[in-house]
Amino acid sequence: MRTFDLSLYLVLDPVLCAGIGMVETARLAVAGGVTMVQLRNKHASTDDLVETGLALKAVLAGTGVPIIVNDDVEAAMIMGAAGIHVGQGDAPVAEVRERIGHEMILGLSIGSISEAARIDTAVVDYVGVGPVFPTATKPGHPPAIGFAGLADVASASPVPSVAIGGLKRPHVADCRRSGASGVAVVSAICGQVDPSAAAAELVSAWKGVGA
Ligand code: TZP
Ligand code: MG
Repeated sequence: MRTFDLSLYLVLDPVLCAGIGMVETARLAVAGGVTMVQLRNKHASTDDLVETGLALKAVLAGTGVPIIVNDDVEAAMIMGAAGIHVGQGDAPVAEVRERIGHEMILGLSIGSISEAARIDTAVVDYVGVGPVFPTATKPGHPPAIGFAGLADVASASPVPSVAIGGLKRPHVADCRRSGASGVAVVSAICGQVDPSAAAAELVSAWKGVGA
């Protein structure tokens, strides 16, 4: 079943999570209210991703929180992940959908109205929109689009949007007002002293805006 809640989407980073690790970070963050977890490790082999993914699955079992794998379709399928997330420079989404079948969630990164206009709702389930702000977490990222850009791209997208890029607690309300269905964060949770409390604060900021 491709059901999911984008409201607080944690993207794991192995370097920022080095202190306690990605698996423990995710466990604590989900306890604090994270609704979706992406395993993103650009330098890991498929075997390493599968190993981490299986450990993630074990600690998140019973929470209902989907695990999404960045880029590596094979790893996602071997570990039995809930979904896969790809960027504009990765394999075409139609090909990814062919490989993963109809049960898995497919997310796509976009940053413009023209990219939003090309989305086929039979193929893509959600979009990551950004970067909203410049961020050191993703070196060489495309130009930041700000809240106005987020609003334009989210309204042009036929599927739900999760905002990403430099987002901290004070930005959550504006993301929601811009039409996003959630916020995706890396450094606002990974490497924080208390990932659970950091997640809970982001959730309360999201809920504070109202539906
Ligand atoms: N894609 C666009 S920006 C980004 C990714 C993976 C990194 C966001 O990290 P942070 O630390 O939340 O700015
Ligand atoms: Mg990618």
